[in-house]
Amino acid sequence: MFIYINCLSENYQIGFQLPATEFMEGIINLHHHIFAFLVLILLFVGWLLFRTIFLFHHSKNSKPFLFNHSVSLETVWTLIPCFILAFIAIPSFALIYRLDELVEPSITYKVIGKQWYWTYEMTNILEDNPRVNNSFSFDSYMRPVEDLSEDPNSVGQFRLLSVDHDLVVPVRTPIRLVVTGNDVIHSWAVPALGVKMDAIPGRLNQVNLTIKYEGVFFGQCSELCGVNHGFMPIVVTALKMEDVKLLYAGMKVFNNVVIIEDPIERLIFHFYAKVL
Ligand SMILES: [Cu+2]
Repeated sequence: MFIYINCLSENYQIGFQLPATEFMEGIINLHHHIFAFLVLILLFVGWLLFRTIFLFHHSKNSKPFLFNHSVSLETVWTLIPCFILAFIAIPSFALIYRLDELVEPSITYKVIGKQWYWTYEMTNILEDNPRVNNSFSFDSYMRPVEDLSEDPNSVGQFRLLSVDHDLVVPVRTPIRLVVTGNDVIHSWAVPALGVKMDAIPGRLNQVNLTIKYEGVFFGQCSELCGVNHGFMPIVVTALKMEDVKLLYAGMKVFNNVVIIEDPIERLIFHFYAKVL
């Protein structure tokens, strides 16, 4: 079995992170589609420029053409861009409506952006488990640099990306994220999942996603929200449903705050260890 850590960059990487949801695949496909037009337009405009500069140089054409109007030319250079825009717009609308489509979610997570950390709340999960309060919340802070292990054998800790408590979600399960802000506008963005949702105080924004494979996905707040804007990363760990249940069963809920004990650390360490 393959487990990916999606934020890991390669030398000279210019492409996207490995997509983990259908949405991100759609976004990447749309990007490629638009990029093809971009290249064609670039070549065409470059060719026109080249011709204009070299063939119509005043040394070669000292006597200018006198025509100033061409209905057929104007029709062509109006219609062709219209068609190009339509070819771009049609798949773009298809994608944007697809992103908005509601699927009956199995689990709902509430994501609250705060200055400068994230709070996650979970509801309607594992009703059958008596050890877990039906709904609970926890805070997710960035691991400060000085807390990162200097042990070269330790894996899975990334400067400015690791957090103390990940959002652990099940794979291949429709999940709903309800995103809001507590103080100022934040933005919950995880590139590999194709999510960038504003966290606005007084407003609930909704994201539906189904993660395709197990892995650890990293993101950052993407709306300038104050001095520590760059220090409120997001970590989403997608595990098999059984593992998520195991994990939640091992959590302790104290004053409505989840204290995550060994299992998560062990599980996540286990995953990182498989990759690296
Ligand atoms: Cu923020």
